[in-house]
Amino acid sequence: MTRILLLGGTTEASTLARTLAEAGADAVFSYAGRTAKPVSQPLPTRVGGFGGAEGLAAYLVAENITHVVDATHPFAAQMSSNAVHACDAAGVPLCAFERPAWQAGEGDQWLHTDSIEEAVSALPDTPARVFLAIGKQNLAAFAAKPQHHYLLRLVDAPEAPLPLPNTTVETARGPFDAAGDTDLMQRHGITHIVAKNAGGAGAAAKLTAARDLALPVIMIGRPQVPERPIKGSVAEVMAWLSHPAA
Ligand code: 3Y8
Ligand code: NAP
Repeated sequence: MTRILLLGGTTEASTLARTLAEAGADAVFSYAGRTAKPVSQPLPTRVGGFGGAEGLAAYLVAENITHVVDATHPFAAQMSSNAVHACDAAGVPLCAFERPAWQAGEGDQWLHTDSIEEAVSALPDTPARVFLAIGKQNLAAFAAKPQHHYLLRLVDAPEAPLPLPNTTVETARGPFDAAGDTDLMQRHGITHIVAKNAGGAGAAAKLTAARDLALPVIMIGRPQVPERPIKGSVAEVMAWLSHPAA
């Protein structure tokens, strides 16, 4: 009897959840609980960590999960790594549902970096106005360059004081559109954008806006995650669910 755990938190996960619900699949949607009011899903939903790879392995056994689809974000490296180890330990088939990384195109001024720290060093020393569109978890690293004015886009208003002295906070939940992001950047006189190479459509608007405004983008490459089968579409995931060995 197929019972699926869908590790969510992205546009791809929400799309797959709708298909699974329409197909009447026995599936559970899982959020980490990072945001105050996550978008509701058409599947039974659990919120919160599992307690590491061991906790996830125990969950898989206790809940008789027969398949895991990791549709988390490419930067959710800890979750993805835990899923590989837990599924190995529990003998449960795993696939990732992942969107391809963005590639720079005509007119893009991207500077590729491999980590948040490298992105900080890539910023100039002379004061600039930086759109930090990377969420809230990695802001502390930018305190190394307090001279800049940072425009922060966060899902929820920050509870604790921010680690940066000069900031403007915009609370918004994506997906975003290019016209809105162009207007946002012009209103704030943005000179540099920092982005994670998330891929997908939900966060791409700022890249289109940067190109239109001829602004440089410091692009942070994806962290390493352990090998696992990667599917690129809902159809491929659905086919895998009926033949995981394929
Ligand atoms: C809690 C669930 C859906 C999913 C929508 C996608 C698109 C909109 C764009 C910018 C970039 C950023 C951030 C972003 C986007 C989608 C997707 C995506 C980027 C929600 C959600 C959860 C999260 C967690 C949140 C992180 C933060 C990252 C904001 C829901 C809305 C910057 C990633 O405040 C915090 O602690 C936020 C934390 C992890 C990255 C970070 O490190 O701060 N996502 N985002 C999920 C959970 O609890 O399991 O609240 O409804 C989901 C979405 N965010 O169903 O339509 O698929 O990527 N999310 C990045 O890409 O750089 C915003 O501002 O331009
Ligand atoms: P992470 O750093 O890889 O994970 C940290 C811990 O959070 C995990 O070890 C796990 O806790 C818990 N966790 C993460 N995703 C979970 C899920 N879907 N269900 C249950 N527990 C989860 O993850 P993150 O980068 O904080 O991302 C958290 C959520 O936000 C994910 O749903 C992700 O898809 C979404 N998201 C992240 C980004 C991003 O930029 N990182 C962007 C968009 C959306 P335990 O070890 O206790 O099990």
